[in-house]
Amino acid sequence: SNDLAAAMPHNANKALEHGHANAVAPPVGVTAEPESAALTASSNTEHDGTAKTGDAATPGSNPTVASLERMRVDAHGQPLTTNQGVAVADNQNSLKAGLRGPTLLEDFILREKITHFDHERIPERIVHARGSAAHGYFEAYAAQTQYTRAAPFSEKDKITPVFVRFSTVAGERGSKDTARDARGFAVKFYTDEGNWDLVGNNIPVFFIQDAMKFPDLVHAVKPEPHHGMPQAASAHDTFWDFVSLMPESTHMLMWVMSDRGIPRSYRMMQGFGVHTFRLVNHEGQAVFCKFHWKPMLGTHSLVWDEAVKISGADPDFHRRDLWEAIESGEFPVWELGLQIFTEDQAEGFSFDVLDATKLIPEELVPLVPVGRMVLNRNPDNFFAETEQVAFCTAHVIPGIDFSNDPLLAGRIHSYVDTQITRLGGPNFHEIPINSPLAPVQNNQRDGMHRQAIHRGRVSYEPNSLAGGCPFQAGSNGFVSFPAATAENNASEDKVRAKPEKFAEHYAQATLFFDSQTPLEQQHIADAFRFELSKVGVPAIRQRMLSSLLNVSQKLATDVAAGLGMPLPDAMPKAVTAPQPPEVTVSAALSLTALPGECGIRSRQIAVLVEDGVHQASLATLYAALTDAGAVVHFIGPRLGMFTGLDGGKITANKSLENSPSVLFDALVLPDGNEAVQALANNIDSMAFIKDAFRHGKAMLALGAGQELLDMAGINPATGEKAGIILSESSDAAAVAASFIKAVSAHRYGARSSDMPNQ
Ligand code: HDD
Repeated sequence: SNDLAAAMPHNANKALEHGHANAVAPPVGVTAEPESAALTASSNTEHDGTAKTGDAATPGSNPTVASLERMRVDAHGQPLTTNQGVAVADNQNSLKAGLRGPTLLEDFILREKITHFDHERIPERIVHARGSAAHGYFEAYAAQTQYTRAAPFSEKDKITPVFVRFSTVAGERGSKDTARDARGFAVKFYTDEGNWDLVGNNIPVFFIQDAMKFPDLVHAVKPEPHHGMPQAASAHDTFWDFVSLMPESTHMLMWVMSDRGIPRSYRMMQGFGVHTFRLVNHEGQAVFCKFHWKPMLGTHSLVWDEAVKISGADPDFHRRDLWEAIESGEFPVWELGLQIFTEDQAEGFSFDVLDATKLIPEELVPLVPVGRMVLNRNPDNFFAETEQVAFCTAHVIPGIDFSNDPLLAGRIHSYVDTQITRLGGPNFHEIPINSPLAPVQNNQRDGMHRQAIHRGRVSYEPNSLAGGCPFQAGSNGFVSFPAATAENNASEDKVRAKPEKFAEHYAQATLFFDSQTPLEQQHIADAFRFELSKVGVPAIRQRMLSSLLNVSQKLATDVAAGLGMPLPDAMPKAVTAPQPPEVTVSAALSLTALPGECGIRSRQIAVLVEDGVHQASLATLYAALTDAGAVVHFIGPRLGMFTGLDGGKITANKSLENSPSVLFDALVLPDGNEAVQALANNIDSMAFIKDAFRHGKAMLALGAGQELLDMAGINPATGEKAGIILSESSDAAAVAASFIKAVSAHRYGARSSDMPNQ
């Protein structure tokens, strides 16, 4: 049918959640049978999953639901009670001495409700406060027992449940998602040998080499302490003061100023374990290893102007994107790749693998794909799961071990420590989202909020009264790799100093810059210009420019031009004749290296509508786009029903007022003279079209819709290469395939400099 009135591009899985227009508050004292009885288990996505999700999963194969089941609360059909389980007759009024009299102290129901409310908040994370998470599983491609005895890699096709939290770093809990920042990528594996947390970022290197500097770094980037500004932004004096005095941060600065700092989606970014870790096999042999997550949707970013506008239009942009994709069954997938190398190999590298400001080029040590991770279930409750989850780099399992990276050493302490304040005591491992699937048996006892009820009188070891239990596991348990003497000369004194190769700070910053496409390089220069122009103290800008001169003359010149400053002398380097780098250009470092393999799945496509729109062509297009997995939104000057050329109805589920162009990946301009005239007279639709053009979005103009481009002052080169498809007629079927191809290219970046000619 051509009738698009009912073709609501919402998530079909949520069809029953449209609310009841005639719902009323229950009368005082009445226990209403909820009207939403239709909202039974079958309408929840997690209950009708595939063989690997929800109730359909084979018991034990994906315990992400089952393990939390005992704690899940569902009030459906139940009366309201106090925390003591006493049913509450009236939830509207406090207990008063007479209708107009004082409220009574005796009202334990009111007091319990208010007291609990008063204590609902916990401290936010000191960094990574703003985050979003999902459940899923990791599936091994093959056994990796030659390298590691770690449980997730013990056999082909083995499934290990995971909970993954993505985050920004600097902003507070309620800050915008699209700030320029690194993104956290923290994975908790609930393995059958205990929990393993791989707490990484979307950037493979870090700002500093030693944990000793972490509090300084964070104090510098957080809002300035006197006035609490700016929120979720590194573009201020204290941050650039610190990093300009810390040349080791230069490499990470290049990444954060690149498009990696403003991802399109959490689902479209890489993840990295950053540090060198060890894999240890059953024979106790070890290799070094770096962990890489590669998104199957490809790596894609926003452009800065878009990121700025999204932060107003939808501050929850990334949270919403992840949530909606999973709700609608578009489960994001990452492949896990390992860079495996020996200590001997590492000795020969021009950089130190214990230095977290360095990466290992994939040309030097290629990635071995070992499995994939699928996120297939949204949390039931944000606080209970996403907020209370506690990731700790100290959480490793047999088969995974640390290297002597001094940044990692500090982290092993910091994460456990911070949870004790944040989650209120030492028993945070008992919070359901944190508790391992593997059984926990030890002699630790008591503490705030203890859940376990330990039986018997023995809480010490050795003991005879409990038959020596729980007993040491010996070689079945976690055995630290005996590395200390292998890596250090045992005769060395205690020192506060760094190994020699740590002193080289620029080679990989240059490697990164030189590996970017010209457009990516331009974006890096633009970002430095933006950030440094927000710095008030000229000496800080100048010091940063002198550091950038050690990375690239071109970059420093571009940035200096934006700041209206002459180029200073280059900053003196700590090492003047470093070992030459093995790799000087690495294709893998450009975002274009991972275009993705999923076509236009889950891409958000805006179709402008008005009365008189050529509806039949939109129906054809709607079918083609949704078949290819895209999410199509009809956007009108207002919400609600519009009447098409042939009298059919079409429903706008978004409006030009509430959903600007930056929230979508592509734009369709419809045919239909009357509709086109109305859209041409609408300032919001003109702004929509100009922004879509400026931000390099794929566009399709059908028939008279082409005039809208003219009216917006756009006279572009057209065709697949330019990402703008024009159709003389309203024959959408003829152009659907080329439009889909254009959308799958994500963005036509060159267009940002090819402004509408108005
Ligand atoms: Fe950290 C949180 C990632 C260095 C101390 N960090 C945190 C999170 C991520 C990272 C993803 C959020 C976890 C979550 O979602 O709950 N951090 C990194 C990476 C680093 C790094 C990739 C460098 C390779 N971090 C780092 C250092 C220290 C910390 C050097 C301290 C010495 N990080 C913390 C913390 C946080 C944290 C204070 C805050 C909240 C939390 O741990 O649970 O302990």
